[in-house]
Amino acid sequence: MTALNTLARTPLLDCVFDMTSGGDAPAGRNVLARVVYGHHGGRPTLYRGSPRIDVHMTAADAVPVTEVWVTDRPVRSGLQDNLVYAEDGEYFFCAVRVEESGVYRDPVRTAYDAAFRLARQQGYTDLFRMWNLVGDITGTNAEGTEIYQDFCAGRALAFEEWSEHFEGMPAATGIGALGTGIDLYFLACRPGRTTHLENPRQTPAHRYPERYGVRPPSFARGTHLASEGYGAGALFVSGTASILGDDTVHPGDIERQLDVTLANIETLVSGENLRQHAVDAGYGLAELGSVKVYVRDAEHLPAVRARCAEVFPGGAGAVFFNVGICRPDLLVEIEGICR
Ligand code: 3EB
Repeated sequence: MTALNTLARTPLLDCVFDMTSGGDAPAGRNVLARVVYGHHGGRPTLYRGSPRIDVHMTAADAVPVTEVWVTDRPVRSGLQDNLVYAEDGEYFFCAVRVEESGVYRDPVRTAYDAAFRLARQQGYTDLFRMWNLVGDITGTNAEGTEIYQDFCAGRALAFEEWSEHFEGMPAATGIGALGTGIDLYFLACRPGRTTHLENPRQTPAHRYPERYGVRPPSFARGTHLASEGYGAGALFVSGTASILGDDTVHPGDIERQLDVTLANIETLVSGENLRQHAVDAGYGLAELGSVKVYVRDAEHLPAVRARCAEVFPGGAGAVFFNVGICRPDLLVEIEGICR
């Protein structure tokens, strides 16, 4: 069998939200990584041979959610200082903790640089999904710059430095966390399977005007991961909010922000948009799974939960976090995976 055939028959990773067991793999399968959305943060560790990071995303009285990335292949993992990683021959997971800092630009750049170097060394040159959990995201740093913009500067510098080695920028989430510092983690794969997507309703984030920060956010609205022999692949939907063009719309109005957010996702994942990107697939909102919903104000949680239960069948599978969002006027943000 040629290498290409092996690649084409590679199954997708599964993403499971575990609320009970602490993230055990189903029988006969392996854990590529665990991300515990819980009551406290901490340094990345290895737990039963797989990376585990704890991110402070829930209040003390809420049930932690363990996001488990599951594979059928054997997993090899490693830990170096604040960085943890794993790979299974096709997929690569890496997480880095950036400790609290007066200015984040340089430590974030250094963290991404180390992670990108490792991904490339191991041959995982196609990034397809990233998360960035940022403490006090709309607060100001020691120089009076907004922390999200400070973070974006460091990430953009790392992407610039690595632009010749990586094909574009992937789907991402940049969201508030309850603790201090920044946790970032991402998934990458062997080359040739990813297509990064933009949304015709939204300005590409990397072309946002300078009023949103000296360097723009480095992410695509979505990334499609092809998986021949295993159906249409998967579409990773970035954290999506009530933004049209580059403007926040309907400040202060949770129902209307939900309308725009859901319409943005619907357009992004549609067959029409995927055809524009030469991807032979198409989805509806009902096919969005592994849904995470971020809500700024606790008082909006009931309305958001009710709406999501209508829109996503088995809406009980969605998980909700009461955290900050990267613009003070955004009330809600939604992400997920279409399969
Ligand atoms: C936006 O559209 C909303 O910085 O990685 C969404 C997804 C947002 C990812 C990121 C930010 C990020 O600009 C914010």
